[in-house]
Amino acid sequence: MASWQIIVAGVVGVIVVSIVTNVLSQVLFRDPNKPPFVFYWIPWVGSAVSYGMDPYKFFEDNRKKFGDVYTFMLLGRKLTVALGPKGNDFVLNAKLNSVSAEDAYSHLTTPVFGKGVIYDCPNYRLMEQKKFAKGALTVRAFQSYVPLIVEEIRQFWFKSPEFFGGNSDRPSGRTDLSVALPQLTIFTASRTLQGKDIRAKFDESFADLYHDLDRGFTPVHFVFPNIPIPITFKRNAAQKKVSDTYMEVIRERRRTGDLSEFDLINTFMKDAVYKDGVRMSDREIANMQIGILMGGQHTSASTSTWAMLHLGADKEIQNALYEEQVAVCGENLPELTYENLQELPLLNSVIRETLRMHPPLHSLMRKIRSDIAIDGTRYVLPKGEYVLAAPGVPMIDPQYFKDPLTFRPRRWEETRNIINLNDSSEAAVISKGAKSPYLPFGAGRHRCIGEQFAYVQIGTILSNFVREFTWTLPPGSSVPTPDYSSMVTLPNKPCAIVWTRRRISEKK
Ligand code: 81H
Repeated sequence: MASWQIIVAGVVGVIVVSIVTNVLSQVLFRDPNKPPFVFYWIPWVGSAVSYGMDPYKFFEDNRKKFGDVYTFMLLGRKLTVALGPKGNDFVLNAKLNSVSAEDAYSHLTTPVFGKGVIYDCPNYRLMEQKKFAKGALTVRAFQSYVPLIVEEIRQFWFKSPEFFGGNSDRPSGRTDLSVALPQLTIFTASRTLQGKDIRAKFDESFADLYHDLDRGFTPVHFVFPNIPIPITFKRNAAQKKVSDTYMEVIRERRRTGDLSEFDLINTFMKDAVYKDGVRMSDREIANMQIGILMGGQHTSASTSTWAMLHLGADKEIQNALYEEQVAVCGENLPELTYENLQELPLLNSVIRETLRMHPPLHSLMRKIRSDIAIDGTRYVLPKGEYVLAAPGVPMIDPQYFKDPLTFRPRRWEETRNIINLNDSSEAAVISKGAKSPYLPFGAGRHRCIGEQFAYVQIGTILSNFVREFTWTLPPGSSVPTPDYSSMVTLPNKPCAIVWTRRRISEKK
């Protein structure tokens, strides 16, 4: 045999032996104190392909085999899924000394957001950072945001003839929402949450830098945070430049002393002093802004895209949204206000229903810090493994939501159709406890603080679209299937709609 043949035979031999050993160890050793294990052929890789392609199918198939609690291998990590409202409560309300979100997410988020904030600090720091941010997200602030969002939407239509026809000479057209809505989302979020000066930078260099950050915020970087590819180097360079830019803005605002806008930069500059007297540094305030914008960006862009697609497929609801606005705001539709948004129940049901079917995050993970027992079972999960909550599973379970795969915003008006709850009032369904079957914003100490902002932002965007356009999906097409391969559950591309400008067509 030639030497290359010996090498090939050796490599094949090692692979075969490791697969066989792995299979045998799964079949022969079953620890009764551990949850059932999802069988896999390839060591390390485990169930990555079936989980990664369609996590909901994976969760459901294995729930049929094993029940609500089981463990699977994912790229070298052992994750224990805990399904259903009880599972959500187990993971999301687990004690601080037994599980940690930062140990699960920091590899992913710290290179993008930067040091000292979110998951790159002890949890007690994060709790206070959330409190600082929450302190900015008041009714007063939201009242000031709605006109700013409306202004951004107007500018977007007129400056983006490629999407919405620009001036009135193109009253109908076709638009890819997966391109248009992320742009509109970043303009509206940066304008409101970070101010005019930061917003202005998105017309120039900032958009490209954020694009480089986005490309480094993927499941690939979740598994290999520092994989030596150009995307990683660009991510690192962009993090530094974006963070430096926020720091310059902070210094400039401090110099002029103008902290009058209701944005998060000003709030952190004024209020970000921890209980132990430590003040957040400019660098930390800067990195916090990256985290907040990244958090709001993917989730809101995805949700508004899904909502627009479902509305494109449902003319009845689309028209009803228009009629609802006419009834609430008046025949000539004066500019929308924050108060109006509170009086538009169908609009809010559309967002709620979109989040029920398409919560942006399908898996919420925690790393186990000290062995934990699962109540009512003999299972003990060891330190170093992971737990996984999938709040989206009960949200499409017919046990809780009748006809769960149908987009039907009006189900939220008829709480009788939301079945099998201890307390069948809507308030119970959307309550903040982790035992609710409806948790698109999570629960517990890591619960999302962006919920109210998301409703304001998405609500303003959707209502202004409804005022200005009617739209459908392209003839013969239906709402796209989900793509689980990016950081949030996006609709598969293209996300095309065919639109007609409302006022113009009505005048004709
Ligand atoms: C993605 C995730 C995942 C994505 C987990 C955590 C985050 C996040 C598979 C986020 C996102 C939430 C966040 C921010 C900013 C911030 C605080 C939190 C997964 C599993 C988990 C895919 F298959 F930490 F990054 F494993 F953005 F300040 F890859 N993002 N977030 N944004 N708004 N709310 O939680 O599936």
